[in-house]
Amino acid sequence: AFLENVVTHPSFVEGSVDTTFIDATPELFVFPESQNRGTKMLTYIANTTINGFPGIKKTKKPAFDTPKVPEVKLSHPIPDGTKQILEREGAEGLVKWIKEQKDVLLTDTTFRDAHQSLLATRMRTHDLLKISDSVSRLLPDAFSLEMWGGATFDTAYRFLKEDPWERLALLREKIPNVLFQMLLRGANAVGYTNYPDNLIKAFVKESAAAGIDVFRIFDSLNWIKGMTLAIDAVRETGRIAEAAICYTGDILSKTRTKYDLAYYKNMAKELEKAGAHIIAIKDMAGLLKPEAAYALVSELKAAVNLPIHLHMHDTSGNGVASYIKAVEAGVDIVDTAVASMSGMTSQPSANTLYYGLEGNKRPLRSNIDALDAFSNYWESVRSYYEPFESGLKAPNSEVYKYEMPGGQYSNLQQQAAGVGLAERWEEVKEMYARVNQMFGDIVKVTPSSKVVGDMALFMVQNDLTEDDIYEKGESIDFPDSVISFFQGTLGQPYQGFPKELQRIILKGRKPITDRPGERLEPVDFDELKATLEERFGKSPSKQDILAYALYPKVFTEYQQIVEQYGKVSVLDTPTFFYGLRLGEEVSIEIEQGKTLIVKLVSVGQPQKDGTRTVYFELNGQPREVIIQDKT
Ligand code: 3PY
Ligand code: ZN
Repeated sequence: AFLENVVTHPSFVEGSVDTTFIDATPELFVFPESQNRGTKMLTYIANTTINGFPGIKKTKKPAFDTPKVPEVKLSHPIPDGTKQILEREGAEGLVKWIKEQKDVLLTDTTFRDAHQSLLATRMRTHDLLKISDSVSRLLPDAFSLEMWGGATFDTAYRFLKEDPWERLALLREKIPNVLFQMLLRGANAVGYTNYPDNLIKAFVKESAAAGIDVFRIFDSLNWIKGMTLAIDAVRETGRIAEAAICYTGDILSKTRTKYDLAYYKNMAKELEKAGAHIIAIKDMAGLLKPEAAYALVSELKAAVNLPIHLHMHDTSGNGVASYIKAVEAGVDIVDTAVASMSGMTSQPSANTLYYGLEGNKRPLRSNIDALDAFSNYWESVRSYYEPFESGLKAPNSEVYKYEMPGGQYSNLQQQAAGVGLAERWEEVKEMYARVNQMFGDIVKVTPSSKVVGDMALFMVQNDLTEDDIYEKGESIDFPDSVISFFQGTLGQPYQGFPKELQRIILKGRKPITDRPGERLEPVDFDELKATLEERFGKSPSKQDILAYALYPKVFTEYQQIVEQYGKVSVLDTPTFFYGLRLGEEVSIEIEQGKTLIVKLVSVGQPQKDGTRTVYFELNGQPREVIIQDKT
């Protein structure tokens, strides 16, 4: 039945209503859902057209090429891949299969780490989804696609106003044949702080149910105690527990001896004992030089009876050289990105490595024509995200001195600029290395890398030297993250904290040495469910509850945006970031088979109250929305 609503009510039509009308007849204010959805979408577009998108300097909407999606026949069946091996043979069977392969296997990181490291994690589901039918048909030989976890989880809600769980479900539907891999920060899950044990377990269980097959688990201090709970939780789901060793320092150096070959070998053995199915070498900054890669991979292959999966960032430009040496040493799987999304702070290029291994006894198992076609697509798509590029124009071998993770470089640079230190970026980088030494030479990866970055910024900003910290530290208020780190809330660094600095920073607070997760109150999921129900007036999904438990503020803000604008993830990326040009028309598939055709007709002058009327055509009908001009 067609609902009567306020605009068709006789009193409203006559104009004989006042505001009590709303209270007296609330049923008249229920609008048909689709009309409501249309209005919300127009409001988003109007608002973005007038006010711009946060983080993008307001400009005229640029002209973009149409990305060319590699052609495939959707009527052809999707070839089987590693996902079917896991389903058929189980985790142990898959591990056995990996060991039997002679070729080098590839993990494609284009959907996660590549854009996390190049484009501040801003890649939208819309652009991932478009190429997914091609990926499942043209890259069925890949070992896995890294497409979830790390910073993508909070960034999706926070900046892209989309649901990361939905991304996972949609991609899974289109790519049912290749293993899906995520990055899990051990006890920090997909966050920046330790969470209670029951939250980690529930998150792993739900991620596996939602489609994740391979969990790369790391601890930001290589503290095994911070990893075992997640390893056990993954094993319980029947999925792959890939335990990562974060690579830091330089095993070739005669002077940097804290993290030597013996350290890594020992860690690999402990992870094998802890139940890892695969050992990852996670070189988050890209410090593993070619000869070091050869030595490390050979030694780890000898030390454990598990496949070795190498992950690097290409900041120095030596990535492909290191991979080739790792291949000679017997590495089983390497992480690469599609050419136009590779290099520098991202992963080494799959396309380049393919040729780099031509004629090798162990070639890269992949389809170079497909990789080239993918690269073409991503090259066009990448231009949508230009405002999020770091500005790095060439490989930078200084990374060997500063040891800054690929994903942190542009972030810290932005943070520095934000506090007025853009001109002193060189100093910040040097201070980063100095702080690392002050902290006892620690593993630096999310979130421990953030602590080092915060301290470095703090010292440069306040013109503090290392000596100042020891001489005047008693009267200095250190950043919260630094205090918390020295209290042990991220776990324990290898060989402990430097005692004197810890005393200065903690100022009498007592540090902990046991596992933080054990001390944290378990999450009461029923209570969270009730809270969400009350706040948003509908029953939340398990995934919503988990998101809220991990990121209460971010998730709440996301829900408010959804209420205001509806599901903006369905918009094409240029419209999402820039709105529409005058006269421009776009079609928006709000659900399968249901499309809105939206045309921007004109924009009214700003009124005294700061509002503007924006005139559209929606499926050929004139529509207008009033928005606040904040420019
Ligand atoms: C993350 O934790 O998001 C990382 O990519 C660390 O390297
Ligand atoms: Zn990485």
